[in-house]
Amino acid sequence: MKIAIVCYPTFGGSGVVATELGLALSKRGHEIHFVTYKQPVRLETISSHIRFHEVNVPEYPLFHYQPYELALSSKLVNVVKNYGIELLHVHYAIPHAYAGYMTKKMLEEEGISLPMVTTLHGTDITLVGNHPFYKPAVTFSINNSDFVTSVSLSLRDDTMKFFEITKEIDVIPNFIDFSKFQQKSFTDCQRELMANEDEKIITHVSNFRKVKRIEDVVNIFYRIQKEVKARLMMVGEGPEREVAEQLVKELNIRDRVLFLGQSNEIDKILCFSDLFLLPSETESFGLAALEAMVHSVPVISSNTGGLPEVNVDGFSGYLHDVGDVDSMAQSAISILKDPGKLSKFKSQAKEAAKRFDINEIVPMYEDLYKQAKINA
Ligand code: GMT
Repeated sequence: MKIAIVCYPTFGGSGVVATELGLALSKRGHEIHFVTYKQPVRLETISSHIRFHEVNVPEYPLFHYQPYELALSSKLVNVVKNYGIELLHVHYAIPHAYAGYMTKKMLEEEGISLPMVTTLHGTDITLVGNHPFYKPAVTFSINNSDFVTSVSLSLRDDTMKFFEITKEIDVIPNFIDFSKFQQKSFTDCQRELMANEDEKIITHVSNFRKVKRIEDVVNIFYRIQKEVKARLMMVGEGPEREVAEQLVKELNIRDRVLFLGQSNEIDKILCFSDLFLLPSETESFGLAALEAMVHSVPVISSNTGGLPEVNVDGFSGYLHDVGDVDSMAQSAISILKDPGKLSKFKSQAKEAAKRFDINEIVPMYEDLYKQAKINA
């Protein structure tokens, strides 16, 4: 099929999932057209099966806010007509589902029917979309998508709870491509550049927004390093970074904590990590946790949103109430202090990740596309 994918091209989970999905679909013979304002970060290869179309929004002084939805829907109309696109898959409701609906309507005027699948990722429902400023438009664009998917059961429940939804929501979880990762040795991972052999490496990866509870990450680590020789790798960029750096300074653990910024080398960092921390306020899925698990890194997380669907308590890691840094630290220490338990949890983390194998999940989207095309 010829499919247009709309997503955010940034480091965020929804953009990563959309890009990985497009790449996987292209390998299965589909022609994928990414339509977004910048080349997606994980879209390193452009091939005859992958195209990228940049949405340009020229600055005009009259506009206090530049009309991105207008530019996106116009671009989509042109791409659909020029390349014979058969289906539109938008990731993240705001404003993509809204722009997608306008695209459908414009094309209808010309006798072209374009089925649209909307995938909900989390903050488009739980944090942003829920705001009265956006709610009517988000409700409308979900209800007017041909198919709607959510990345977890929890997100489906939240969507039904917060919005008046008349559409069915199919749960298609996020996925991971195991073929990309092979077992690496200590030196392959260059772990020695980051820590001494007797030190454990704890990692956190996120966009450092409030919802990630970055201070909890630091506070958990502070407790851990009192009991176990360890270092903390903080990967990502965002508004809470400075707060975290200040806390690290106050706690006098600056020599133990490394702020690595945004990285394209997450795989390398996870490869030498012993434990992953994700104490988020809410998390509709927790792709970062899954990426850690596939690298055999156990996860200490909060038990909120879709996290219990990914991180299996007592198997791939532990889950505790949001903000319960003492219990999170205790669980972390219990794993890190016991070499037998650590190695058991490492292999169990990878085992638990297998439920999200790309080869099982991508066909679910393909089935949906087929149905959407038949119904169109
Ligand atoms: O976590 C973020 O703030 C980024 C956000 C996004 O839209 O990219 O992530 C959301 O989508 C990811 C991919 O489906 C999920 O793994 C994250 O759990 C979800 N974030 C939240 O629900 C906070």
